[in-house]
Amino acid sequence: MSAVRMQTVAAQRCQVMGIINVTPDSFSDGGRFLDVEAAVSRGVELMREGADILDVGGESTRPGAGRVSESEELARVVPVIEALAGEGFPVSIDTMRASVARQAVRAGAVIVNDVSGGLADPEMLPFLAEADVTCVLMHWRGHSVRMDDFSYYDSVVDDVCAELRGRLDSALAAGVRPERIILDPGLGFAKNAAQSWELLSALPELRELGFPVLVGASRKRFLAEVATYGRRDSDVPADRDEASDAVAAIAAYGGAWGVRVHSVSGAAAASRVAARLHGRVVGAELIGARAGER
Ligand code: PMM
Repeated sequence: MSAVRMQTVAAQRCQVMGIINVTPDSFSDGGRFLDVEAAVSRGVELMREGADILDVGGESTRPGAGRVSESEELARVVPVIEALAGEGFPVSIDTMRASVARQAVRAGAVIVNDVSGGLADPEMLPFLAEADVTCVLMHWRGHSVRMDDFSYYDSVVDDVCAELRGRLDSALAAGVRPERIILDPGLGFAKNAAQSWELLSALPELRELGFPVLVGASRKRFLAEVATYGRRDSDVPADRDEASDAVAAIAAYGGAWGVRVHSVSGAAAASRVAARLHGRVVGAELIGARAGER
């Protein structure tokens, strides 16, 4: 695989994964980007705003959502991935289906983001091993239509860590190389608001699993309780963007590998501020700072 097609897990600073949901029923952008052309221009816009990776998904995973057919999912995502990868952008495919992951990688995707961590499709882990592609394994307990029934835990942090360890064991046993794996606690997936907050505060424990951690909090329902100030309507997902930026800053500073966000610019700044505070060189960006600028 060429260097361009291979997304390495090693990163100088927190990676900003911009979300492109090519679905008519996503809770956050309500199908505005269903049209391929609109999805592609959204991707270009997200890259301009500072995204490092574009996460393209064709199946909504909002609580209660039903599944889309494989052919529908493919029709939604493949042309968008082809166009964005063709522009040279690093693209990730958000799918639980091995068949979709395979076609997406063929179309140029360099990361497979499986919210089920390989549980939804028995073919997924073997495919990830065979393709030797970077993957996100998220904590998941069941499909969206029933996931709220599964939010019982003795200790949400201990249980999620243990279940992620189980996913890791399965992935490694299937032949996925450890350096290809990113873990994700799956905020909002079979977790109520209090459980999502608790997991968000447990980034150190999640990092102790020994793998890069991706945090997906953007616009999620659990943020509603802090999006009540000013003119915000906490029921409007986009009115949770500043709270999402705040989470991105905390996650980046706390050593998350990446954050998955709908609105990119705040997270892009957060990633750079955190890297600067950690004393890392932020690539050529520091060289680009203008003389005399304070
Ligand atoms: N959340 C959603 C979809 N995909 N992938 C990862 N890795 N982590 C997440 O938290 C995650 C995800 C649901 O949110 P959306 O419908 O706004 O995309």
